[in-house]
Amino acid sequence: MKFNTKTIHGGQKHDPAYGAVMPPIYQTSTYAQTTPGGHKGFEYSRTHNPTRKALEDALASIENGKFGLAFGSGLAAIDAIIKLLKSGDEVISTNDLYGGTYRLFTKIFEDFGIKFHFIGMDNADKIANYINDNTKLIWVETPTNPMMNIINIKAMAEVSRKHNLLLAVDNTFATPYLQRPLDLGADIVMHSATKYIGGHSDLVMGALIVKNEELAKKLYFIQNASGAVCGPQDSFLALRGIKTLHIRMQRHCENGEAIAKYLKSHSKIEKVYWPGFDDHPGHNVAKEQMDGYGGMISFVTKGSNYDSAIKIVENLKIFTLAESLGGVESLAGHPASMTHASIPKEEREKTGVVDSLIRLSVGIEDVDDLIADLEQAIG
Ligand code: P1T
Repeated sequence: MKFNTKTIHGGQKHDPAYGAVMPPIYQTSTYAQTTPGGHKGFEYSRTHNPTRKALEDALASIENGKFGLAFGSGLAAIDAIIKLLKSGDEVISTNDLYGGTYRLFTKIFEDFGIKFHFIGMDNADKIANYINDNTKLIWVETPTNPMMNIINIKAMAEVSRKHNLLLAVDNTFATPYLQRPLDLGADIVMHSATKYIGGHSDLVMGALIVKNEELAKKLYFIQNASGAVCGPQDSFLALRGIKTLHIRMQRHCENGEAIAKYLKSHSKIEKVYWPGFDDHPGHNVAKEQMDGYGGMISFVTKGSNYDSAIKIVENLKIFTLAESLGGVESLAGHPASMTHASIPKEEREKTGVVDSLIRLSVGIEDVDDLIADLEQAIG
């Protein structure tokens, strides 16, 4: 089945009770049993819920995995991955990543004795210098948030296989429409399903997809034992979102490209970060491992500083100034004071997250209106 068919049918079946084409929202915490253990496969909704199961099967299908797991947020999904580890273990992570992921790693899990090495991942050979007997996991986000760096998933998979490590890839920015990390050798794909998977800025959710059954069992155990699951209503919405992922992504990519090119040609713009440009340092890898370049763009205007960047995002009228990304509506953000404020200034500036950086999540509106909005805001 091809991707555009999978979004609508992959892993999905009509509801067995009445043949409902969309799975009903099974708004129930528990399930009647005829005798202890005598149930129809569902006993308690932290463990299993039919609506969540329908979503999890669809997620597994679109990522070319075998097992899907849905969580109450993207961070809850990441939390479950790190709980595969124990005190003394080490993780090698990209140094350019969502601020909340950095905060979870450094402010929660470091206190539990897990060590994180944050490094630039432009070259897989660098990783070897950080691998020792305690290393267990490589954490990759690509394209990275918010600098749009590209990490070579295949090369990372080779390193992780060679050293018997797990490779987890945060596929939030690309989505499986553009990039399928399991096919490239990753062990775990993670999503903030809050973003493009849901697609309508109306839910908060995380997802994990794996192929390996033993790994899936461990993650299901953590999902149930820690309990950070999503509810049936949100599962229904995310499943509905998946049905249009391919057409939304197609438009996000078209609009993203037009806006990236508009910004690059603008006399007041200093730098535009978008992997579709030939001169983007990760362009060749992106071309190889992605089917398009997406709708996320970061940029800096000439001679700008904190205040002038804030003024631009405040001036926007169609782009909404807000955290998050990946919805049908265009959003603008100021990473230094919003999504990446939890990373110390000297750390975030090392990766380019300067006070003058603006991030756009380009939506699926008419691109002429979006460009006119940027034009009036940049001045
Ligand atoms: O917000 P939550 O669903 O918990 O997902 C966290 C997360 C994980 N990974 C990436 C790449 C992300 O972008 C996020 C959340 N990001 C934002 C809220 C943001 O505006 O960047």
